[in-house]
Amino acid sequence: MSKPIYVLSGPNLNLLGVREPEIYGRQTLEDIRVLCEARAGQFGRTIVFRQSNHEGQLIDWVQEARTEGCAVVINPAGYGHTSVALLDALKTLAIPVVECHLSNPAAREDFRRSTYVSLAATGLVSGFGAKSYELAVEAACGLAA
Ligand code: CA2
Repeated sequence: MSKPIYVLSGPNLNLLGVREPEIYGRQTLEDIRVLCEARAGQFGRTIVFRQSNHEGQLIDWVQEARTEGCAVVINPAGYGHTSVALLDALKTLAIPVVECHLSNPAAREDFRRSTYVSLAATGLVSGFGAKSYELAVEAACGLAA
């Protein structure tokens, strides 16, 4: 059995489907977990799906993925725009990293136009709502050893 794809979500994404549906859609993070699991399954892969509001927790999971995962899909949420520490953790990985966003940050406020995470990512999927996660998982399936 191959190692799982780590699908990590950052702060406030636990509120998906509850607030700001016009930006982030009506699907909950649990809905997205189910979609990701199904998509990974189509490629014979499994996922580890986790969300945290805490930077250090996300970094611990990235470090765990170094030995336990075959790829990382990450929606860093606000930490993408601020966290050099998360970037440093991602840069230690020898496995593929796919960055993922529900909205298209490049079409929003200036401060969202770039993320630190992009510097460690093989590629980026953004703007497709929950589908961004599915597409990112599919990309990770194609990239993973
Ligand atoms: O579009 C994305 O996925 C973002 O990563 C979402 C972040 C934002 O800071 C990034 O620029 C783009 C914000 C996540 C906030 O999540 C919420 C979910 C439901 C209701 C309110 C906020």
